[in-house]
Amino acid sequence: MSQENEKRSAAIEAVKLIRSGMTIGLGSGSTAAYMIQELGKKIANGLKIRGVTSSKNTEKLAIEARIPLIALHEAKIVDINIDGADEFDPYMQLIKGGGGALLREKIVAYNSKCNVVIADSTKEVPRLGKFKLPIETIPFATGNIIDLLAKERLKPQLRKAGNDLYITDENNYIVDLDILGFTNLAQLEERLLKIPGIVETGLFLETTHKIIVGHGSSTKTIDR
Ligand code: ABF
Repeated sequence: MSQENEKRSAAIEAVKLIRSGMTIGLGSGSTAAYMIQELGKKIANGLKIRGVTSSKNTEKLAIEARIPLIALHEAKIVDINIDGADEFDPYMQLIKGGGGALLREKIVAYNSKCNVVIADSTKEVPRLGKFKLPIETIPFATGNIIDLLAKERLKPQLRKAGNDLYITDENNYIVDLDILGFTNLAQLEERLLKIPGIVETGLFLETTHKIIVGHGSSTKTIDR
């Protein structure tokens, strides 16, 4: 089955977890877009939920799908957060942020009772790192951060959007790192977050409760 069909299958399966009255975290990316589409259909058929979005792009999709939205600080806690990932490993550790929304995604995940990741089978890897790790950095500090991380063999690349720099929803930059040579990811994340100007990393090491993977014409669920 195609990658797009696997994404759609995983998204539809995740929406089955939603019950009326819940507050739902709406993630970013194309797999999450299928989830939003499916959720919009359920709402049109009477499902009563409120959505909390993790990016401006997701907010647009949710409004188009007529999903009632609420700000995170009004919701206080999210019941189920459904989001995509760029990679996941056998320990349910993720790399996220390929779409540049890692900061808000991690904030919503942190404020959720249950984090569900939806993905196609290409996202499943034996170890993280084939996909470059995105970090969000404050523009003022980014030049020095790049110089420092280059010395630490992380091969930092400032993310571009066409000929311009990529700017996040919080008006920061994204720097993509090569972490393939690093095995202790918790230690790497601790090291990165100690550097002033690095706001957040796309390592989601212990946040995920369930992963729903599209596999051919069916789906596979992995629980923590
Ligand atoms: C989002 O989903 C991002 O964290 C991640 O980059 C993206 C994966 O994109 P897609 O679902 O389009 O493969 O949550």
